[in-house]
Amino acid sequence: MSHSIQTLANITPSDRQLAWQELEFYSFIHFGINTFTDKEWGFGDESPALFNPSDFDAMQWVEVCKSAGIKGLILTCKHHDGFCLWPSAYTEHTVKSSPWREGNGDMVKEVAEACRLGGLAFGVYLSPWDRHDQRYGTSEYNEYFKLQLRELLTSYGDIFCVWFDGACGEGPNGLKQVYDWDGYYEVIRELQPGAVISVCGPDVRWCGNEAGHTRDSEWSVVPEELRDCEKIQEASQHVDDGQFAKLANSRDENLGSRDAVAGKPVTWYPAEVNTSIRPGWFYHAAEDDQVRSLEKLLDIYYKSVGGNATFLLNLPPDQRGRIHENDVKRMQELGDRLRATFRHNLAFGGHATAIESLDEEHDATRVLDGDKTTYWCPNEGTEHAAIELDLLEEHTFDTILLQEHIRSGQRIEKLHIEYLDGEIWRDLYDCTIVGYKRICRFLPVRARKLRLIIEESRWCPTLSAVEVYLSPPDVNK
Ligand code: FUL
Repeated sequence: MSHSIQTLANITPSDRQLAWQELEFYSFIHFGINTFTDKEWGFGDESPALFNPSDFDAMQWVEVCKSAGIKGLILTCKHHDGFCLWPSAYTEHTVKSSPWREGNGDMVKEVAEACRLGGLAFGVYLSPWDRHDQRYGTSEYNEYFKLQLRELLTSYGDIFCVWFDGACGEGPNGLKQVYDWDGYYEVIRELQPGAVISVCGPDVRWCGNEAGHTRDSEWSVVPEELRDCEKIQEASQHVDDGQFAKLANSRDENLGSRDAVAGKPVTWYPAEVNTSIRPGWFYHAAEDDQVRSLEKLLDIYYKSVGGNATFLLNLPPDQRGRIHENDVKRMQELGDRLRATFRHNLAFGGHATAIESLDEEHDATRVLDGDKTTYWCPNEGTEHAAIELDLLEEHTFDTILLQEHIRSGQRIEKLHIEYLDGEIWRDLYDCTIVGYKRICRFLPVRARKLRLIIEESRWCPTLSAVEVYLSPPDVNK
């Protein structure tokens, strides 16, 4: 099967995928029994008596997130050790068997409420792999898992994401659970139709690493088979049927080029970059001095959010149930830096012109109107196009933010930016894809006029925003 360019160009996100993409930057919170045993993966035999945060404050988590400009939070309601942060009716291995709040606490509730109060979207991580529950390895486990999903999706308000981890360390001689993925998805669609299902799910693609790396060309339109990648990968640890190696892999560098998708059914399956602010996912006092630097976090932010992916940054609260001071400080610095950079759009009030526009509704001024739903588009089928920007006076800048109108699809394949220096157009920046958002960063230049040349596109390109910024002087590029 070979795709016409027009077909590829017109694959679009669902409403839930679009709402998720617009969150851009959200946090992961790994908290549970491991926090108290200093482990990354619990064995499932830990006593709930160990769980006793001394100074838990969900609002502190929310405030720390907000200080960095984060817009959502995903909580590990149950990690691989099987311990539940809410008083599930279907197991005793929960907070109700712990000394915390004398067994009357519900951490999921407190976190969900704090998110609601603070204006953050709330999401749940529920580990399919469970090292505690006796039903694991039988079909009964699937029923248990679905009942737990029902609890989480009916008691805590709107959920923006259900995050399914593909990890399983059972090994070839361990328990083998045949997960009822379709059954899980049905429960989620029924109870929270607005929630995306991430990683082992159809809506959000794992970027393929936990280091914070984003591809230069992070396509949202990729082979459909990638949707099964993480769950097949998990299964392939037990049975290698020889098929797995032939399929596209979430770790492959080239997932979405015309060549990579040729002959394969394709779908909208955008990437999420997940990584931790420290080496571990859970809190370890020994890592207090290994909080990632501001420069590194900025780099990951610019490459993920500014590279057509989202950024899921893990913050592990400590045994008090609070985010450690070192992480708090770093998050504030990150937020301050991002706010200072994006405070003043130098293109605002400027002029934009294009040699070619589809019609008046899609003329070049649409990229400057501050409205993401309007966009510039050349004539149908035009695959090379250019737009010129006049800032009306000279400005120094080092950052250009671009957005495609992804409701129409993802189309730009190659882009070149130039600035006018006297009479000469000079090269400024080259990139491949744009997608939801591309943030271009370069050494500061001073100019009044800019031009964006779309050198390759799948059918006619669209642009809904072009913004120009100068980052604060001490930004380390
Ligand atoms: C992995 C898990 O094994 C880690 O513990 C962590 O939860 C990470 C986000 O996903 O697969």
